[in-house]
Amino acid sequence: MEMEWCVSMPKIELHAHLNGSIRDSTLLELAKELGEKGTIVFSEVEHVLSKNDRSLVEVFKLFDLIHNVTTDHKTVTRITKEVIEDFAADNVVYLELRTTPKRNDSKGMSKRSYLEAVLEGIKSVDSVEVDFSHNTNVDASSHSHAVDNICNGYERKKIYVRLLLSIDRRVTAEAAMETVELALEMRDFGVVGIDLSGNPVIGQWLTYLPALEYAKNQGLPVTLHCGEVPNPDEIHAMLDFLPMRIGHACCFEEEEWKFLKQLKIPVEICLTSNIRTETITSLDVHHFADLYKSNHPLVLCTDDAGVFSTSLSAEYALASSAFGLGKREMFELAQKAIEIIFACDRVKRELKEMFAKAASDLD
Ligand code: 6MZ
Repeated sequence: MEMEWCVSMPKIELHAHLNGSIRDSTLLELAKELGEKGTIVFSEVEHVLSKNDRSLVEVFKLFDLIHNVTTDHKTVTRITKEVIEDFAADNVVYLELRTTPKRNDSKGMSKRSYLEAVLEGIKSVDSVEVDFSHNTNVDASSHSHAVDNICNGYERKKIYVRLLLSIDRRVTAEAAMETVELALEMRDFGVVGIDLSGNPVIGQWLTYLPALEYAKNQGLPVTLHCGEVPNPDEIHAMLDFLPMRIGHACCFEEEEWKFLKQLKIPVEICLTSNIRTETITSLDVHHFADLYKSNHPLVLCTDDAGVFSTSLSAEYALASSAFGLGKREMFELAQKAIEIIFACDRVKRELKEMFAKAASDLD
């Protein structure tokens, strides 16, 4: 499938980590700046930054490095703006961006001020119209900066942006709870759910469970990184929790597939990420094929577009060539993701209209 066609199609991104989606050029620039200031030794990190095939272990080393260069509010705002612009340029019409709120006392940063810096980044996007809140009152005021939707006779591009707050597997039960509390407080500002992520070989499910249960009981949807490494006990416990979606599902066994399919829990599929981190050996054996054939709800996603040098269009092009899907099937796959977004019915309705309009151009 030509890449150009995949770019032109409207798409929905549901699994993208903010700091993993950072532009290569921005990462290099920030690392150089810190090198000049003497905060890091640039020559020591250069090879980590420029390497393309990274194992899961190396990816998490890279995240530590990225987090070292994105510590202040200004940078968090900048990368958020750029990431949204990049997704919009790729014709992503709905983006659920996830990020781990971080506290950094040396920069006067609290989890809340981190999140406010992210919101600032969303608001500062001016290349496209951004819809970022599900509260209509907030909508109205926050869009006072957006000019009307028609510009020189052309309809301006529009992207819906919603946030998921991530709980990193390294944290304590209390810190996980704090993140859920923050998400609940910020529901009127575009936060629509909770994600559990981080290095999959670290931490225990029971540590996060109380916070995740609390989120669920408060009506806040939860998605879990599940089965990124083999861990049958954890996979079972996670499926028993009945998350609204799961990410990856790479290391499932027969029984777990059966359970997942019975429960119809939608899966966020990140092809390039799985291959690069070697959680799946090759696309020939990727579970996308079986889930797709079984009509199981799924969505193609990038995971970390910056870290893995990919884009959502590239993921669609890859799925098309690896699994032999045609244009119509690709389009329908993108469209079906509307059913599993965490945003409200108004957004679902508007996305359906957007896709219906695009579908008529397909024929
Ligand atoms: C698990 C991942 C991940 O939150 O700082 N993250 N967690 N598996 C993956 N597969 C490759 N890719 C990214 O974005 C970076 C953080 O997202 C999680 C990790 O916790 C990483 O530190 P934020 O914006």
